[in-house]
Amino acid sequence: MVPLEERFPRPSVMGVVNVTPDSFSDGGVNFGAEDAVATALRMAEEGAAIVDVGGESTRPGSGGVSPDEELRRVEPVLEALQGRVPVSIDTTKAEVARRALALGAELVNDVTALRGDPGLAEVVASSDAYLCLMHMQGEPRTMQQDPQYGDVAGEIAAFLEERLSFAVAAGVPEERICLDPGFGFGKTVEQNFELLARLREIVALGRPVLVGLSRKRSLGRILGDPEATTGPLSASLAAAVEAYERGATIFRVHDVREHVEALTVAAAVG
Ligand code: 7PJ
Repeated sequence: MVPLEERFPRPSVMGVVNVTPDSFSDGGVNFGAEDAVATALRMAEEGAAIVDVGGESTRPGSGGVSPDEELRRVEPVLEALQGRVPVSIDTTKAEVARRALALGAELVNDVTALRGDPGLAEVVASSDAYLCLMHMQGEPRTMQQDPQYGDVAGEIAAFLEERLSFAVAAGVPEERICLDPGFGFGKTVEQNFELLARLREIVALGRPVLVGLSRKRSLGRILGDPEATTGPLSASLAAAVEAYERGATIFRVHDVREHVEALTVAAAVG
């Protein structure tokens, strides 16, 4: 069993492949399986360590899809990528994860941190998959309606520590788990930036930290557009380097080549 920190050395880039009609920042671009496969192959060539394939949008305001619809979207993509590109499955559903792992996925990216589907922990525990546990306050449909924290970094660290214990108690070895503070998931612009500034408090939990900052709306909003629903590449790269500097390991991004280049420079500085 290769520990996650050896399989994904710092920094590793995870390319985002959404197979959804309504995703956060590339909605529709990869909705066809062929386009998604081509995107994933290109991302691997550009230096992605893994691609995160998702069939359900979790952008602010979105509702859910059925397991059947989610599988209909992702299965052909997973089949085509099997044995060619390392794959992560972005799902909250046990049934989707089980099928994805059977089709060669090696990581389960669960934005509910095992709070969504009661069967998911067992699916991961009975496989040899890696697992990402992400923080979210509320649920996608309503999470941006006035999120509240006393101490944003402290509360998120405590949450992730509890979910890590839960996953380990459910039989997922700690060395297979990474943690994600969930930028943009029930957080204001100010809360997201405080969390990024204090990312070391999440890293201090002792597990590799995955960050998803790429194209997030807080980046567009800090640049002066109060209605922004996405952020530019330039801002995404700056945010990734700031996260790297504070100890982040895996970077979930849409623009793989540019992030690999920026993070190579950041890593050379040390
Ligand atoms: C994240 C994610 C993130 C993890 C999304 C988008 C919004 N999974 N899924 N972390 N964001 N682990 O693609 O920008 O930040 S959906």
